[in-house]
Amino acid sequence: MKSALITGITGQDGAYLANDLINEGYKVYGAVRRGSTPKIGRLSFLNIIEKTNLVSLEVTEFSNVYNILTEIKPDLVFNLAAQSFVQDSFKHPILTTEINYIGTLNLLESIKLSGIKSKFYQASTSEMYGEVLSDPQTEETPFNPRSPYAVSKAAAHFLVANFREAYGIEASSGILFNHESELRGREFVTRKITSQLAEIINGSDRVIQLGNLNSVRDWGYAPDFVKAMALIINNKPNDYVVATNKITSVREFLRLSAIASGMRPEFEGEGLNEKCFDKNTNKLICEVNKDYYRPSDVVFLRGDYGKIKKELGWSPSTDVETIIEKMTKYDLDAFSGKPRNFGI
Ligand code: NAP
Ligand code: G4F
Repeated sequence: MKSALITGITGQDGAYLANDLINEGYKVYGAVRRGSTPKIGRLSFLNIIEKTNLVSLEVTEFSNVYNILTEIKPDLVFNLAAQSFVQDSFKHPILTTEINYIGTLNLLESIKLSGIKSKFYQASTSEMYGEVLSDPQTEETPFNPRSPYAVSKAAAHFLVANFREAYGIEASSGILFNHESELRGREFVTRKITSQLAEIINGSDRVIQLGNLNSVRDWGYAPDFVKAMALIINNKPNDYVVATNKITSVREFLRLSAIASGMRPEFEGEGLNEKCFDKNTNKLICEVNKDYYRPSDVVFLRGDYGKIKKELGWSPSTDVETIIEKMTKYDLDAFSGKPRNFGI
């Protein structure tokens, strides 16, 4: 039986990827770091807790990483563990760098030193393009990172390429553009919008506080994107952009989500004074709050997935409107008292 170790299995992507690999017959090991309570909500939701082999792993601790890898000797290692929230990386740049860069180095160095033959997948990111130097972004577009998160990921990305070239390690990176789902963390803007709209629909007086509404992203669906990870690791080591090539602003995501929630959204004002009202109730539902602006932001991303389509046959299958429908339905159900979703 083939085996895979997923770091970051408790996160959005880790859970979906574990589900796919289990269905494909892999023995899946999931790296979990200690917390005061286990963060297994997503694995429980997908009903795969009993089918995963959880191991205690803190990626910043070399001996822990080395011992786990040499004990399990997985055929595949997916490195998804990260401090993944860009805004937080401005407050915690050292922690972000240790997890995202040193964590990756610990895994690669352990594979190199132990001589195990694991194939390696690195969760690289479109944030590395930062203030973009060409549009759409491809595997050839130079990086121009705009946050400690993006810098740490760019450094890890180059490390993966270096271990591939220098030591022949079968290591690949997927440069994934933003991907969302019902299991997305609530601090990211898409889930913040759909979950807080659901609270409002269910009677809360909350007014959603957002930052830059003009920011534009290329949003895909996480269950589609984890399929690309599995394709990448199982083919010749290389780097691939994974994206949809379609763009939507934060403002438009809010407008479409409000409509999907049954509201009639209308925007008034500009800049920091911009507000969104539900014309069905005349309630203020969203206002701009400068606390959610970043010291430096990435305001535009659009990926070209031509290489992975041509070489590995992957294309996105879910458009942003469908993603919004799915997330909205999930959050409306969760807040309307239907059986609760494991705290996700
Ligand atoms: P996520 O939901 O934030 O999950 C991150 C995972 O990393 C969690 O399981 C977390 O564990 C784990 N982790 C954090 N620090 C760790 C440490 N020190 N040791 C061990 N595990 C640790 O992220 P995601 O959205 O699934 O993204 C997966 C990966 O893809 C990340 O590397 C992210 O940077 C990258 N990425 C994501 C996107 C996207 O749009 N989602 C796009 C491009 C790249 P806890 O549950 O204990 O916190
Ligand atoms: O949803 P976000 O926090 O995602 P961001 O920063 O693009 O990062 C996500 O995608 C990356 C791939 O490109 C991943 F590597 C990373 O791990 C993560 O998954 O913010 C999206 C945009 C930003 O421009 C932000 O400034 O939305 C803008 N925004 C406006 N108001 C907001 C808010 N973002 C958040 N989180 N919260 C707001 O209130």
